[in-house]
Amino acid sequence: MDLDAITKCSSLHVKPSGLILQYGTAGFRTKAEHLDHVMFRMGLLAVLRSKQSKSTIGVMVTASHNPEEDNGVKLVDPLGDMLAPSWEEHATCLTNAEQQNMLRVLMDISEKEAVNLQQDAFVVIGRDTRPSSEKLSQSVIDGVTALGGQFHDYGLLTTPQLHYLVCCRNTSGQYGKATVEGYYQKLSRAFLELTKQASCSGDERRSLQVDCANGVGALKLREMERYFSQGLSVQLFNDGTKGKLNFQCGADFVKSHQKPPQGMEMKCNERCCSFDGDADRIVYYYHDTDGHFHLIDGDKIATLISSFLKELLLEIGENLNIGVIQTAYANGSSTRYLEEVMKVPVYCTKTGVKHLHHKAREFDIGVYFEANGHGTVLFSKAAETKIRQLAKDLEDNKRKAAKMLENIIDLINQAAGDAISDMLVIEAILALKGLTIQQWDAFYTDLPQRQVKVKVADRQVISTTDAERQVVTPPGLQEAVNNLVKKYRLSRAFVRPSGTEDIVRVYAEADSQESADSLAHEVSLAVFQLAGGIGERPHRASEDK
Ligand code: NG1
Ligand code: ZN
Repeated sequence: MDLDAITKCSSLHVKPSGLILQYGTAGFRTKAEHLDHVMFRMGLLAVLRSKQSKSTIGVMVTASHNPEEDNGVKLVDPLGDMLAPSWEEHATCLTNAEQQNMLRVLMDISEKEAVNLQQDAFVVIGRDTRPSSEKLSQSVIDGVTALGGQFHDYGLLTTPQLHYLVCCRNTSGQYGKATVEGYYQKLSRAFLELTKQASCSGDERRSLQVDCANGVGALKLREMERYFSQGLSVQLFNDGTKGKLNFQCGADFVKSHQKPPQGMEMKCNERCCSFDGDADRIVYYYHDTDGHFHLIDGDKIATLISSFLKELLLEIGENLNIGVIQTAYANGSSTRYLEEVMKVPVYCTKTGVKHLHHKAREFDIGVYFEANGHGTVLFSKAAETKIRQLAKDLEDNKRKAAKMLENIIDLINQAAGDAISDMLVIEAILALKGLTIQQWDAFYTDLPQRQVKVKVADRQVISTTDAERQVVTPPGLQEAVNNLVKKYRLSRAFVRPSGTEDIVRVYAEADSQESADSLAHEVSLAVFQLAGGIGERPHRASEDK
């Protein structure tokens, strides 16, 4: 390791003294102007991780659904999954080390993890369309080269594409070809194979309106369109040519405001969907004939996918177990429907896809989605091998079902939640089952819900248990929540500190929107009083907020 070279390079990426950041559920995220040193250091860390794991490591520069002025960075581990927890801690230590201590902290990590510094290192880099992203990814590259690592800069990518590429590179191409074109080909082939079995696919080509949040999803969907256009025509809105990234549009906006994005013309009963800024989340929606807006969120996506998979498993007669993983934000109606009507076991984990992903691994087929539309399906290696074998061995309808499962395995991005891949899975299922968006929506009716944010001096005073559904500290808060919940019918509420913003989140659901709004308001007042609220007392959320 050429210490002088590292010191020299790092002096070009100086940390503002006193700045403390945390590697949270989505990596580091803050205003773009504070991130230069973080990027450089994550380039260094990616090299250490690559040497230690003897694998390619990914670095993605994005702040997802957050405002255009923000940015962020996260590392992608060898199998395309999220960084291991011990390395998240290293990332935080390295980022927060004052300039003069940086090298020592780097050496400490290297020693602690028994990194062989002679080992080669390879890092792949992707970025979203934010104005700051190009320069920041250059700082990542500076970090990689300062430690003697090799790299490939893929430039503009969706986050899930980078996860896919890392997975391909580390499985010697078994997962797919490690190029963006390879991604388009693999997914499109599986999609077309699936949809050609749909009865009405012949003359009537399906069409879908897509709000791309003015993000990288627009560029990539445009590139990909021609590969699958035989089976689906997509009309792109908010494609980045005019509007601002994530502003009044995108999956997060639509989900949290429960209204359509700006910049999209919606005709009644037409299927529409929104991606977020880095295209790892998706939600669907439509306007009914009365002009009412209907949101179809991650919970309903999980329901559609898991019911389809369960039917196929029944058809082939194989006893593979299937589980659905949600978080506390899942609408109560979805959990009830999955458990009582579909008879699928449901599990609740803490917020953050890494928790869901981890739990989903315990099943032959694990379907996980956050209500906000981030999710995917995991197939165990054994289940995958079995399904591929059955697709060869079985006959007639059973073989057809096994082949469909095989194509779903190829279409779904198992490395990470992926808006493009999820969109194609959903479109294929709707086509195969001949379902309209209204019929899908009618699986169950969401309970009215409200989410609000509360500002407190220190959100860490709130600690939780039971997959974040119960507050442990501060004392008295959970009792207060329990008493408020008792006042409403079909009600539920919980409180947790956000992992990505400096706020506390309150969730409430009840039998009417009015009740959900009141409950959310009352709980937020309890948080404000008992957990050190700052600034103005929380206001009651209005219908359109
Ligand atoms: P926090 O800020 O910890 O609630 C949010 C989302 C998560 C996840 C992460 C990462 C909600 C309520 N929370 O986490 O689901 O997506 O951001 O982006 O949607
Ligand atoms: Zn995202």
